[in-house]
Amino acid sequence: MAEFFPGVPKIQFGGPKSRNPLEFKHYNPDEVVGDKTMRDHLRFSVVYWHTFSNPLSDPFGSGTAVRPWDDGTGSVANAQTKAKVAFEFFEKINAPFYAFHDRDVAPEGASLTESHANLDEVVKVLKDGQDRTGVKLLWGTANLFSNPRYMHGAATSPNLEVFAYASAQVKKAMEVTHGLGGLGYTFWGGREGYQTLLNTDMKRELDHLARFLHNAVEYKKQIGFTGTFYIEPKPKEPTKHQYDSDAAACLNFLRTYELLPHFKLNIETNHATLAGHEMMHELEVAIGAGALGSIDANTGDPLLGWDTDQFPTDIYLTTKCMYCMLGMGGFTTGGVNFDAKVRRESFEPLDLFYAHIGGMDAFARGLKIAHAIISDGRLCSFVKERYRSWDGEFGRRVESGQAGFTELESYIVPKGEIKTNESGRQEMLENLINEFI
Ligand code: XLS
Ligand code: NI
Ligand code: NI
Repeated sequence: MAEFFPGVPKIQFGGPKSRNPLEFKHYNPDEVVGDKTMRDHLRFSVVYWHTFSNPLSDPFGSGTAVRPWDDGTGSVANAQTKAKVAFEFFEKINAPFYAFHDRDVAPEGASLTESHANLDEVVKVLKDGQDRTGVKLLWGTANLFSNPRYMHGAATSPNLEVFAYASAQVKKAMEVTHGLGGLGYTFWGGREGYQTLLNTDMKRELDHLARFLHNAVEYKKQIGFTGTFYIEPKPKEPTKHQYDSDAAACLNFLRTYELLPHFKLNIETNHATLAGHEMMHELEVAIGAGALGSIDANTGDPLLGWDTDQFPTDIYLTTKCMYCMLGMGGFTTGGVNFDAKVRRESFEPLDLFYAHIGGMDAFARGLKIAHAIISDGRLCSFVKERYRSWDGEFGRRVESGQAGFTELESYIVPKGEIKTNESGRQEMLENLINEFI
C-alpha cells in the first residue's frame, strides 16, 4: 500500500522529557486519569475539511498547501485517494474519530443525483478505512454554504427551491452518516443569518429554519439513525449576524420551536471568542441546560477579529475546557474535535502532524490538570461554600418558591443592614489554578 506520509512513523508517547517533535509529550492514550483512559476522556477527532481539503488560501492570496496526493483534477478517483490519505493520517496521529462535510470528501457533480453518486463512491473507501483501522465517524454534516446557490442561506433562503435543494442534500448526508455508523450529525448555520435586515423577514426565516430541523428529526426517526444531532453556535462570519449566534441564542431557538429534546450543542472556542464570550461561559450555558454534546477545539487570535481556527495550545484554555467536561461527567457521543487549520505559512504535510500533536498534548495536559484540581477539591468547595446561606431551611423554601416577597421582607427587616458579605477571592482562586499548571 502506498504511503502518503513517508518518514512519519505512528506517533508514540515519548513522555515530557522527549525532544522528538514527532512524539507526544503528554498524550498517553492508555494512561488512566481518574476513572478512564485518556483516549476515552478526550475522544480526539480530526476534521476532514481543514486537514485534507483546505488549500490554505486567505482573502489576499491563493492556497499555499503542498499536498502531493492532490492531482488537481477534482475527480472522484482523486477524492478516493484523499480518503486513503486521511486514514493513514488518523492511524499515524492515533485519533479514534474524524468528522466531515459531504463536499469535503467528494466533489459536487453537475446535478444533485451526480453529487449523491460521487459521495457514494468515496464513502465506500471511507467505510473500508473505518473497517481496517477501527477509526469512527464522530459526526457528519452537509456543506450548505460554499456553492453560490446558497448565497442567501439554505434553510433560511427566501427561495423555496434552495430550501428544497438543501433538504435533499442534508437527507443524503444523514443517510451517509448513518451508513458509516456516525455517532452524530452537526448543523452549523453556514449562511443562515443576514447581511441586512432591509431585505430580511427574520421571523419567517427562523420559522423556516425550525421547520427544516423538524424535518431532519422526522427523517432521523424514519431511517433509524440514533446518533446525536448537534447545533454549533457562531455569531458572525460569513453573515454579519448568524441566527445561531451563541449558546443562549441556540437554546432559546430550540426551546421556542420545541426542538430542545432532539439537539445538543457543539461548542467551538473561536466562535465563543467572536461572540464576546469565554469558552467556559459557552460550555457552562450549555451544561446548565443539559445540552452540551461536543467541542470544536481550536482557538482564535485576540488581535484578529475572525475565525482563525488555530490549533489550541493554551494550557489555561484546555484546563478550563476539561474542568467543565469532567464536571459534567465527560463526553457521551461527542469528543474533542479539532476544527483547526495550520497557518498558510505552514504549507507542508508534516505541519499537519505537528499541529495535531500540539493540540492533543495541550488537551492531555488540560485533562490531567483539571483532574488534579477536582481531586484537590478546594476550588469546588469554595464555590459550594459561597452559596451556603441558601443551604438552610429558609433558603430551601425560597428556592422552591414557598417563600415569596412578603416572607423575604419579614425575614430581612429585623436583621437590619447586611453585614454578612464575603470576599469573592478571585485572585486567590487564580493563584490556586496556577499551583496546578
Ligand atoms: C465554521 C464551523 C464549521 C463547522 C462544520 O466556522 O466551525 O467548520 O464546524 O460545518
Ligand atoms: Ni466548527
Ligand atoms: Ni468555526
